[in-house]
Amino acid sequence: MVVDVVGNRLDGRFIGVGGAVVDHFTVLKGSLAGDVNGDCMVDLADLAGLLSHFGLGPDARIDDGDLNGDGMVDLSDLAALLAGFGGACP
Ligand SMILES: [Ca+2]
Ligand SMILES: [Ca+2]
Repeated sequence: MVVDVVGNRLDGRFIGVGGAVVDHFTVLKGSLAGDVNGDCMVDLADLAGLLSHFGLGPDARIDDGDLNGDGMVDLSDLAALLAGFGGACP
């Protein structure tokens, strides 16, 4: 998660004509695939975080476990986490 100087999250949504949410974006710090909680490690805490939100959407965020930024926490995100499991920031 990335925040501004007063603590506001920098994630957001793109709003289309009529006010509908047409897409989401998440600002990431670093690029450690699978790091749900942003502690620079991909471990059981990340897996637990993702699984506790599994099925959430369409407004899920990376700290819910939405690793690919599509707003859903699903098998694609779980696969990404497992692919990076055990990793750490340099
Ligand atoms: Ca982590
Ligand atoms: Ca996702």
